[in-house]
Amino acid sequence: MRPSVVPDSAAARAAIQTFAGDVAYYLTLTPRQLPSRYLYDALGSALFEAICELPWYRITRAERNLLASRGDEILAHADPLGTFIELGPGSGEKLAALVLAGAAQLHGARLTAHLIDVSAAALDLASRTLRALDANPSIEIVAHQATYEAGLVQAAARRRPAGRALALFLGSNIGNFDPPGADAFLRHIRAALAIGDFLLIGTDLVKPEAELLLAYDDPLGVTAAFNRNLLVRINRELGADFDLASFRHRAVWNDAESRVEMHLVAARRQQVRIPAAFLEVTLAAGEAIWTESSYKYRPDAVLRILERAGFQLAEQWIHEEDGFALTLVEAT
Ligand code: AVI
Repeated sequence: MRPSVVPDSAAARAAIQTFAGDVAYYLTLTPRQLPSRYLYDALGSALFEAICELPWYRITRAERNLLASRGDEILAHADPLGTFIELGPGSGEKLAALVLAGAAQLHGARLTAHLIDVSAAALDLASRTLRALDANPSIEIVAHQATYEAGLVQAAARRRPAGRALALFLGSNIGNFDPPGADAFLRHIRAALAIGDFLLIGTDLVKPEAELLLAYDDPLGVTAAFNRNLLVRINRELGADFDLASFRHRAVWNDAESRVEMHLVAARRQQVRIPAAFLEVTLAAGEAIWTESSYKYRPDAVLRILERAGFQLAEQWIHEEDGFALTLVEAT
């Protein structure tokens, strides 16, 4: 059987092959897994935006709140600022909130914002949001459609010669890296910065299990749809025959590892064919596919990983009610 959608460019074909290779590798590990980066096709990204609006998922609102209330202090630390580098800008709304809140600090500055994402659609949306900003000064926008690592190298090469750089890694995206991956990635960020530059990072904090489980298994079923859409994507792009109705979304808190895990659990024994990955798997009833880890930090643990990567604390702001931290560190 052939994949149901025939990709129309060499780049799209290469992306499908990488996807197929990853599915073949991760789905045959014990326990079975799928990398969480594949959750974000067009529908997955729209479902994630919906998750951010759910009353039970508080990361986005808490961070928006802190950016609006502390934006001027954040930008005062980074003065004189020349360059923003945002990893995964989403809709552009977070950087916009920071610029609006700190407009007084930026008055008269010449600024460039480098936006880094693999998704052209996300970059386009974020660029439009930032261009529409009615803030002084006008900011030059440079979009890098690239992995974070490659984009950091490009942004560092094109930063403004004058002023500091402020890198932004928000939305608790660091939580989707396992601890060694988080360490390595923070070192990548540090390597792209100069001494005296800053990094602002958003992290969701450890909180009571019931609250965490509501955030990742919401009563409206939006997170369940976000998780199951991964199988929709594999069916569409790799010609697979996952029966969606026989997979249940499960979120669990793993206290020892300090992470919420998302799984897709087979409700019955089933055989699945994934032609583009040259794979056929048999799932036992109750067998799970692990699709995401979302690590939760304690405030001091955030500092420790940042210090290990070559940063020192400038300031940390905590949203107590929602259990979320914004941490500003300086490259040393
Ligand atoms: C993008 N990332 C930080 C989200 C998180 O909280 O781990 C993705 C997500 N998964 C389920 N809900 C939201």
